[in-house]
Amino acid sequence: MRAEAAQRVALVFSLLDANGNGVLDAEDFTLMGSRVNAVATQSDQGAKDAMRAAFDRYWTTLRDELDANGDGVVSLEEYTACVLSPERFEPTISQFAEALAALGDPDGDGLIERPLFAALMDAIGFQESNIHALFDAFGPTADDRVPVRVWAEGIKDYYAPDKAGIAGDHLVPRTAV
Ligand SMILES: [Ca+2]
Ligand SMILES: [Ca+2]
Repeated sequence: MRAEAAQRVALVFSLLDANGNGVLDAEDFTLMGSRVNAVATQSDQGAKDAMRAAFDRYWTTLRDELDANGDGVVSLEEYTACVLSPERFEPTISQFAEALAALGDPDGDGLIERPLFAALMDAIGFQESNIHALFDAFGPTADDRVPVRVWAEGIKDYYAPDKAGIAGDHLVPRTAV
């Protein structure tokens, strides 16, 4: 695994541990789903339910695939294995990426505006400066929008073990590199 991929995974692990107990557990994904849906004020219930379902599946996939010691929670060491066998997680990550991108495009025009992008990423826990660096890396249009397709693909790239120099690397704080 590339160092960049390891750093991306360690960062997202720390954010996903929403209840801060040092491991991933079911409550983390319930909390995170509520936080993300709370800022998606323009989205309909269907889109929010889809986001909830994606977070639920994210957790059950991690539990079923990665809880190597069978203690019912997923440690950082266990979680890191998700990037080592990406094919086992691709459908889950895809569903998550599509649900999150859909929340970013409530009017369905295929574009996400910077303020909503920033609100959703802030709800997940990324740092503001990194959020804007990522949005800039996606190459926004003159009216400061990014195609939701580009974002969805960026989310999938984020979990790729062999990728470096990708837009998602902007989310990793410089001090951690
Ligand atoms: Ca936790
Ligand atoms: Ca475990």
